[in-house]
Amino acid sequence: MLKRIPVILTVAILALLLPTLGFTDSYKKEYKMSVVVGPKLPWGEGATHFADLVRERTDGRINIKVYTSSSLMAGKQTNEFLLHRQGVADFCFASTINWSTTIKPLNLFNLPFFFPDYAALDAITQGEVGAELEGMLHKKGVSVLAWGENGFREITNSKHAITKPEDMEGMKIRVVGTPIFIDTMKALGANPVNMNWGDAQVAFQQGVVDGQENPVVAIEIPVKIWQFHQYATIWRYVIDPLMLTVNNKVMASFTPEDQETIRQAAIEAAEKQRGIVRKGLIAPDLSALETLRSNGMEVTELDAATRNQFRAKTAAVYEKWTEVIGEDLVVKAEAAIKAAE
Ligand code: X2X
Repeated sequence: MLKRIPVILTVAILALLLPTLGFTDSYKKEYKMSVVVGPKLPWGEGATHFADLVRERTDGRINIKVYTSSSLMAGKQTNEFLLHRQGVADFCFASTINWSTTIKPLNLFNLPFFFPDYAALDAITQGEVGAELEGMLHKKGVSVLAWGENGFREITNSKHAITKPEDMEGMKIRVVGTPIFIDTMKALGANPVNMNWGDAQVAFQQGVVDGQENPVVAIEIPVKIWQFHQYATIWRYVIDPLMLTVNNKVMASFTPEDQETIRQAAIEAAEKQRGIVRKGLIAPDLSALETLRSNGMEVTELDAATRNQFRAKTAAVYEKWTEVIGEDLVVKAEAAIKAAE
């Protein structure tokens, strides 16, 4: 019996030491993931799903904590990319909008009335243009693991139905602090006010603004936008993809097996999240619009001809921002979208 004690002790000491001798030595106790919105929205849930998959599949060696509601950047959502690059956030599930102030080519997705449908979006994110954007981000220190989705951004307001461009005249609309949105709203005759998402929700409540634009399933239904706004117009003026990303230095610190696990988890989580936010928005299943209606909203769906009137009114914005984005990239995207028709 006495002889066995040293054996047991040796085994116990070895067991304690083993993790510190192995590769996990360089792993952090906690990795931080940034998300702009709250945990209960599909966007926040997608991030949590990713973190859970990674934790399970690495037996807890990679522990990602999701910081929702812009908490890693004190509310200032357009700072997210810089903080990610610096390593304040190891991972992000981020909107292209919030990064487009820093990474100008991401304004491709903000071009007014450019993306007609989901096929067009998929042709970009899953095609050559998406790969080019991923390459640009990689050079700046960040890798895109998968594309998720916030969705097509649809306008809601408390004043009157928007059925034609003139209906936008003088309307006070909350937008993200991204210059192209200010240009687009001004071109439509509206009065844009930029605000972070956290402040925006208070502003809707207090009626400080007349309207806002956000995706129906991903944001408007979960925040019950009908509490503040009676009118919605489905105009698909801007698409808002999400990118599930990792800081390059952080990714390089993982073993190749763990990198692969992370990649796979990102693809699965993003695909699931995309499915959730598209549900009810593609004919014949337009149940998401029914949800708005059954909560008392008047929903206007623009036909192609009317949408073209809005597009014509914002043509100068398209032209100005094509230069900022890079004409080559916009021409490539135009061709890919045409091919996807
Ligand atoms: O601020 C917004 O409107 C939101 C939540 O959709 C984004 O982060 C782009």
